[in-house]
Amino acid sequence: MKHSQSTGLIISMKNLFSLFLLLISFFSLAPASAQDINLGLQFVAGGFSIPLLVTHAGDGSDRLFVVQQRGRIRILDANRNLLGTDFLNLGSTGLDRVSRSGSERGLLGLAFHPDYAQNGRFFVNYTLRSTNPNLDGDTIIAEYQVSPSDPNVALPTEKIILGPIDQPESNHNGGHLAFGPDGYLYIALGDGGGGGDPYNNGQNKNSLLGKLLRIDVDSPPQAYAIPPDNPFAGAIPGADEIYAYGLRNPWRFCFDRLDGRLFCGDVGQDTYEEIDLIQKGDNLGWRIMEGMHCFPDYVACATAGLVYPINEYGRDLGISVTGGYVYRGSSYPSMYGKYLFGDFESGRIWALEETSPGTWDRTELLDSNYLISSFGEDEAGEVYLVGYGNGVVYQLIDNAPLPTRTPTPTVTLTRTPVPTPTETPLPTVTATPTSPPSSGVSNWKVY
Ligand SMILES: [Ca+2]
Ligand SMILES: [Ca+2]
Repeated sequence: MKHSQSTGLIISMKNLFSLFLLLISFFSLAPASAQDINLGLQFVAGGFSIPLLVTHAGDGSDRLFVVQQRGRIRILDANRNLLGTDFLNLGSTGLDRVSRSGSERGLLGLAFHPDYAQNGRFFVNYTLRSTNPNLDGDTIIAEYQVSPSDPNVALPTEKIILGPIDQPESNHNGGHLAFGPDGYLYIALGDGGGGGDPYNNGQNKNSLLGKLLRIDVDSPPQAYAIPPDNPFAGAIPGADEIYAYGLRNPWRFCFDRLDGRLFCGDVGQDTYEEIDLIQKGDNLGWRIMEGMHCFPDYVACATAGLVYPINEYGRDLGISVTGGYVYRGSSYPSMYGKYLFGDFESGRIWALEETSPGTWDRTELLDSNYLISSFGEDEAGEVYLVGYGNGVVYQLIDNAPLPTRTPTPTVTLTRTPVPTPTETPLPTVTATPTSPPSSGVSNWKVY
């Protein structure tokens, strides 16, 4: 539609003003960009021996539980003091259940029941130490209980939920487990190891290896039941426990506290590390694909039906992804809604954010010196990092928050520029100096 020149000018001014109002509302509503984050790692506690995980019990105690690979679970109290007594010791000085060697073997996962405050139940994922070579190194999913008389000590009685699950090689055991918002227990298992999934477990729907499993641990007297809507439940061909398949070595997954979406880091073979957003029944592609690419060692590359990662990176940035958490804490609004993850070997830490549905932008936040074995959350949703080589737990903080981008609406047509940060950085992080990776800890990923 054409207008006279004068009318056009008025409309243009109106449009300009509307555009200005739109800009105001955009900057008021838009979350901070990952570019605004000045990531710092604040020392929380040290003195751990090859720690693999930090998590919480969700019982209101505000404690952190730190899992050490060789079997000890240790407690940081609400003041972040390390307690002298182990919560549980499955290692050689305790119940002696856990593999004593193997860079990818050990006590790999810990998850507290959603009703832990009431029932005291928690679950572990470990590789078994056994004099029987057929059982040694196999995966066990087991349940333990807290002592009714001491909230900082677990009872030694073990109830095996699942396993022993045969692990043909020492590597690629996966190991994470966590309860979903549906109340079911999710368990990540690697492809059984070797290079290139020689047993083709990832695509074998009758094997539990190379899978994300989902079981119901609230169905006594059975150790567990199958959620009726599992994709291969009952008569449907395939193992009933499977929730998703085609994984290589899923290393840490999480559920977004806001919407329950499931993010998972899957360690690659030779070229690509990936982040997956997993839904029920997904085939994540391994060993047909590594990241978004056909896997060279595999003859056919039938990609139909495969679910691609939402992000990948190559050997220029790292060699072994460590999945993290979607930040839903309140201390650092700049991080809110970002999926924070890293690379075990390179120490890089990134934020992944969905800029529009299905479009993910990755921003590097920090190139740290740490071997990142895990991220973790506390009860409030603050996010932590576990330094494998130096035995330290750090909290992810924003060292110098930029001013919030919510300009006050004014009548001027000039957009107020976003102020440049002038704040003095917070006190310097007093982190323990990084010790160089000692031999034996840098071979997390076996080629
Ligand atoms: Ca079945
Ligand atoms: Ca994949």
